[in-house]
Amino acid sequence: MARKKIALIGAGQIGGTLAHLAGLKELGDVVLFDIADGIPQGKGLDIAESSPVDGFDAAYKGTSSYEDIKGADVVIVTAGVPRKPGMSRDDLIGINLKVMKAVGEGIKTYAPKAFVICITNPLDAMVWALQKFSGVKPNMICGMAGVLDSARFRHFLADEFQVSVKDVSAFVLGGHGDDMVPLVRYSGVAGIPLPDLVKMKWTTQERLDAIVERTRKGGGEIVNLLKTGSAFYAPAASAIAMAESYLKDQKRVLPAAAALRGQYGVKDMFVGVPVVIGAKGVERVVKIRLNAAEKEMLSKSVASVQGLIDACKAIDSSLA
Ligand code: A3D
Repeated sequence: MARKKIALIGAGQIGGTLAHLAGLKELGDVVLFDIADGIPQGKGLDIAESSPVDGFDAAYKGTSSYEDIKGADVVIVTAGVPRKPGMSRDDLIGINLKVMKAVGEGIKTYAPKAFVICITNPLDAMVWALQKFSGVKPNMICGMAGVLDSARFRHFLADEFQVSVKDVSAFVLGGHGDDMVPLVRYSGVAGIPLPDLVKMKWTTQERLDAIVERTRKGGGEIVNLLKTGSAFYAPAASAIAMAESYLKDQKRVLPAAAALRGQYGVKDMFVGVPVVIGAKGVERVVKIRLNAAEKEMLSKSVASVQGLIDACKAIDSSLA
């Protein structure tokens, strides 16, 4: 069987980590695309030179030509600029929308059938715009945020309970922003929901609330520590899990920013919801029953995504 082809648009901090992880997991051959001359070529060669040590077979190509992504099975987009301290994700919209236009045209011309995962911020608006610019079918494109947000939540919970991260499950809904919706009642340890763990005195409601708040602000915490950019190891690992589920038809249930057509009362928008990712892309949107408080949190999150989409339409009239 021929190796799969994974195109990474943007070879910065996340792009380079994606390239390394794709090799270590032998997901396929990797094309690193970037407008910064030398960076994709240098990172590709460096990772290829690590492959004899780690014992994986994958071809790496660094490029500044979209033609090289031709026929890619998966395209992961990180092109654009990340946050610096003091910036919100929404401050990136002007620059990154233009980048999405160029990337979308490249995908439309050379890889229109690929499964596309967008990571560029502000995520929910950028994946919406990328779908419009690329013309990729809505079920073949989604945004990575929920896997990362729930991984952060799981890490904090495992640390609080002093149990393995493997036994902690967590769900978050909504847009990738400070008003995301960590679903406490659907999260827990080895099947025991968090509210029960509070009753069992594993933690207190106050500590749990603080963990939820830390999860919501998890991206900013890393930005403030790094000072020169934003998180990249965990975002890359999260997108690789989504790509792997598609390439191997694993049908994992993962939170992702997916095109909604009325589910959760939302239309023509990409919002973070649980989905099944398999060989047909986003195969299903999982609809879970929300209580009144969760519904209210979700609609607040959806309203802020709508605001960003409106801003995109105001910047680029072809989106209106
Ligand atoms: P960075 O290391 O700056 O890499 C971005 C790369 O994009 C750079 O190498 C640029 O040269 C390249 N680039 C810029 N314009 C273009 C273009 N037109 N075509 C191709 N490449 C281009 O950033 P990063 O890798 O740390 O982050 C990438 C993006 O991911 C940013 O927008 C971040 O805000 C975002 N991000 C999202 C999450 C989510 O959870 C959604 C998490 C972390 C970062």
